Amino acid sequence: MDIDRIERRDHISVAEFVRNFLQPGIPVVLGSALTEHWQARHDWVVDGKPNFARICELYGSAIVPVAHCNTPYFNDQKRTEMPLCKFLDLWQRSPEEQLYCKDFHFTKHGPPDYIAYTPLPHVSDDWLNLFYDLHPELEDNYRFCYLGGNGTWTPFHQDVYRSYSWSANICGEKKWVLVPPGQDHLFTDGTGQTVYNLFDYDDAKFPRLGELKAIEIVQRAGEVVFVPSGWWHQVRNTSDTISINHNWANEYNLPVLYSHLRHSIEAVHHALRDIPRDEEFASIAQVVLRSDSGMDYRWFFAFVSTLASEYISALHSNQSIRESSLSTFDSYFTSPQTIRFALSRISMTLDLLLQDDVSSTIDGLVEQIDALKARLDETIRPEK
Ligand SMILES: O=C(O)CCC(=O)C(=O)O
Ligand SMILES: [Fe+2]
Repeated sequence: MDIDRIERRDHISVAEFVRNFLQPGIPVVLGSALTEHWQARHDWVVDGKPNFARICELYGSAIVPVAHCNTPYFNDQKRTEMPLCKFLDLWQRSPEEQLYCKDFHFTKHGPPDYIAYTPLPHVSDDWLNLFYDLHPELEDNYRFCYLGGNGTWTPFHQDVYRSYSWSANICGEKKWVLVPPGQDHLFTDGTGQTVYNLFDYDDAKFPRLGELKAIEIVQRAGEVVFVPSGWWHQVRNTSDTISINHNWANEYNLPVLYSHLRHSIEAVHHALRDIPRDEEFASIAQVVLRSDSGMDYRWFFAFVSTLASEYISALHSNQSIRESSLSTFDSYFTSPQTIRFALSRISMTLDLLLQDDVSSTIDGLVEQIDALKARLDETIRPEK
């Protein structure tokens, strides 16, 4: 593998982050000074190690997903569930078992007024988590905590919905390998299967993997890694490590999310090629799409439509953005110029949805897209 390293940035404005990293899709490590004030960095850590007793006190009764890093399961690892306190106990007593608590929705647990962290302003333009905050009935979000000992790891993957991720180390150290896009042919075998572990694979199946160009990051305590949309990556904890991460999406990667939706429905159609194309087919395909990729066309439209409505009402109401649901976004993202850009990206995505032959197979969807597009175009029409 041809490994490159990337820069660390201790001081970087939001505008520079957007211009040089978010928009072009380039990874970066943001310095630990930016997370210095987080409660989690003090409260969850003692002498640079996890403060097991405190974490157990805060979140111990939560039932958490646990990956068994020594046991592959399809292209992931076997997973079980257990109370967090039990996991913390096993981690300390049997580190060789390589148990790794992943995707723990920790913000749903813990004392109600306890604020462990606040996302950096650079990554505050987070439509995915705002969408779930505005739809509490869906009882979901993409805010996670990962906890695991030395050697625990995450196999080679791309993130859900092709979202971005940011990941902040609370304590410990991670080694990341990030793969710039356009190299899928080097890590995909003849059956379409992608490699599970970049450091232990069958040469006969992946004869060209050695040609891969990749970026290695050593992420230390407090540092935040930005993973651009669609980049494949593999991660290993090289000491006892706790991290907080979000999957997120916004105006800059919305087209990537849509194109993933389209590719995924095409894959579903291919998988269902022997099923008759009768009146049931479209809804069966959407159910399969939802279970394979976590989203379907209605979900995607609800996501886009929720954000569009929030922007439109923030623009039209007399209250300031600071009092609206967009108040958690840094002011860079709520400037009139950025809002206009966000709305034009949504409008463009609605056009793609209207041109997509799948949309018309879903009851009432085209009418809803048309109505939203009319509201949006009315809002962004240049003033005379
Ligand atoms: O920290 C890990 O083990 C994996 C993190 C990851 O894949 C991500 O943040 O996207
Ligand atoms: Fe990831």
